[in-house]
Amino acid sequence: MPNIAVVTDSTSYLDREELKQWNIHEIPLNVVVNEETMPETDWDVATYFQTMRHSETLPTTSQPSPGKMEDLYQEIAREADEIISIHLSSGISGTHQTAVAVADDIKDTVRVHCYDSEISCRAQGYFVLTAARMASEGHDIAAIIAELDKIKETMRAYFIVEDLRHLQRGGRLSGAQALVGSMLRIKPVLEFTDKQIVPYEKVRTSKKALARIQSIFLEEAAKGPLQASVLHANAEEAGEAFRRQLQEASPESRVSLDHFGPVIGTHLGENAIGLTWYRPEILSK
Ligand code: MYR
Repeated sequence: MPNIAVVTDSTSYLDREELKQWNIHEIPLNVVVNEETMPETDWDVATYFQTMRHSETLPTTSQPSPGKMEDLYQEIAREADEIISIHLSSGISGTHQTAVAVADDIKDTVRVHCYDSEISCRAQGYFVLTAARMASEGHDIAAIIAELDKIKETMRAYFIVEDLRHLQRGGRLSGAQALVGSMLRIKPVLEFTDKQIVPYEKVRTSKKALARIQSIFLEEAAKGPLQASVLHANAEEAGEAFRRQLQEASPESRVSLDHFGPVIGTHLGENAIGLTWYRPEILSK
């Protein structure tokens, strides 16, 4: 049975128990606040958003350094035969490309398979948890990657932000020409597609935008139960209210509440709300 280790970056925002239970290794991305660079995992999430609110210059983010990645892979290589390293979308961060370059540099020591989740947050977490479960059951890399590719086929993510300027400033909003001129007056529904964030539909209020996201979700849930996650950027109450509403509207699906941490929160801004899902073959309880 191959001994396969699973690595992800901090933007899957798995909690400590999940990382420990499934023996998942995590490499943090960084936030740069007032010129100080810190791993996002060193921040308490609520404190981070509070600091961001009061910071004179807006924080920025950075990917893990190649050196830190190599150190982690080398350390894991002492015990594992192979590594699967699952990262946030290559369309929004250079993390995956860095992992690919490092993997090539150390290919004589250990085989590292880098997997572009093409998404982030809990959606990325679904890939990571699936890989970790399958590795613990003794599946080989090919079987794990085939299963992740299957999950990707039904994976979707939609979200709204309070202030589009965060995404615009960080250069992570594609196809935004359609929004120019109306930036401040509308609450567009945004979606993740082809590894990037693009406007999906122009809507005037957050309430209407969430209702639109709910209707897309219910259309999909009508084809079979979904594993879903409501994501919030320091807006737990609003997130939980939306989660409850979706769970009641689709009792056969499974809707959890998760969060956008510091790195993703820097680009979305406080109070962003998102919904991501995929359709598993069997929805485990
Ligand atoms: C870096 O500095 O390399 C990190 C850049 C992260 C950009 C994040 C853009 C927003 C992603 C939203 C994810 C929503 C997933 C459901």
